[in-house]
Amino acid sequence: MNKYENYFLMKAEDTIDYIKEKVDFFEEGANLEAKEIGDGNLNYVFKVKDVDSGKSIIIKQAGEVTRISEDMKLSVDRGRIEASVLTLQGSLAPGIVPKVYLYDDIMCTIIMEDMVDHEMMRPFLMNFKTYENFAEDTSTFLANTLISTSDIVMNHKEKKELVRDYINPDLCEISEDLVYTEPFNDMNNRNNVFPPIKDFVEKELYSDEKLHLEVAKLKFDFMNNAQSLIHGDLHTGSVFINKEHMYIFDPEFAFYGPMGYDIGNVIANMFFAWCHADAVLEDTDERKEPFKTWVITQIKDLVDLFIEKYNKIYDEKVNDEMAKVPGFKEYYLSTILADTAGVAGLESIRRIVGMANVIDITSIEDEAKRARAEKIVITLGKKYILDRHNFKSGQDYVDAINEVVNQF
Ligand code: SR1
Ligand code: MG
Repeated sequence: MNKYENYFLMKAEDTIDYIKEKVDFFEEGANLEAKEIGDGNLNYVFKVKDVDSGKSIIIKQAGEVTRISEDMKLSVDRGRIEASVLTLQGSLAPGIVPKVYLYDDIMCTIIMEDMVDHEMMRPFLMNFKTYENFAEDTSTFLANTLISTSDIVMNHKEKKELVRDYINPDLCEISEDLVYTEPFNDMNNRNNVFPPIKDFVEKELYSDEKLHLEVAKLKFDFMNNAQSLIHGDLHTGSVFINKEHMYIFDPEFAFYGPMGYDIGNVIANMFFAWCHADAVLEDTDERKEPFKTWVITQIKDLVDLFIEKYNKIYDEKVNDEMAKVPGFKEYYLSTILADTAGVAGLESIRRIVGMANVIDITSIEDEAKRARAEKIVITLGKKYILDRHNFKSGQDYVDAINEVVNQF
């Protein structure tokens, strides 16, 4: 009987036999070791390595409940979506996405390339390391994966098939709750608010009705604007990087949603790295200013390069006759850029006060410095949301960041 014809959650020691059974990757008789290396909120990630040759492979398994909370049950179908999206994104942005070797729909595992010699981007940034091509590579990934899966380029019936294939209700519900709802009302009593800023959060987030209205508009855009196949969770924990190369992975939240969701997520998460450096490095530390400048330059260039690549892909590949009408390209871009700013604001705020915080900020030991960083991020996040129609270039982000930082 095949041991893997019924789903069970594996332990590291199970994965050695499993990998031998499923793929022809290691030499016969190889001396294999396995470790669980995942630190995400949802899944289990195992690395299986040939101790002698150093060759390694990754197995990612979806559990039926999340790791962050056993009360959150999730469809294991997210593994199918993730494996399929990785393959599609790999064809649209070659070299930036790890290879998928196999998806096992019974065990809900993805067997994929080990991103050897790369590390997760969040700790990479927290060690003040930089990658010069970040904005270039990320804007290529965003422009290629987002515009190429939209109605601008695709046959509309084929696009609708993809909309259907990537319906992802459980994971969308998490974002609808954790990004678009709870940070503004704590309705499920699971927000994590840093006590020194409790009153600030009460006033600036829970009591601001003008803000709530704009967030409601953005929430309904997220749920109803089936614009592109988005990654859905493009933070710096979804990037593996070194000083020469980066990979984008972990698209289990993918579905057809607004392009600005992915772009806005990157902007917000890069700024957390700026806040971390600003708070933990002494002014005399010679790494401080170059690192902070590098982060701001990446945010600015990311937006400007996305716009440049959008225009190029649009001109070369636009398919829909009505999308060729003069003025439509500019109108459509303006909606993407407004969504981008709105989501940059939502992601900023939810990572400070919501259920899933980021270590860039929570690791700041000095209470006053952490409180200042959190107030900066919340204030900036509100500005991104409320003024989102005025964020039209990278410089608009630089100006907003400077304006808000100078207030605190
Ligand atoms: C319950 S999952 C919490 C968060 O972790 C994921 O990476 C997503 O960002 C989600 O919102
Ligand atoms: Mg993830």
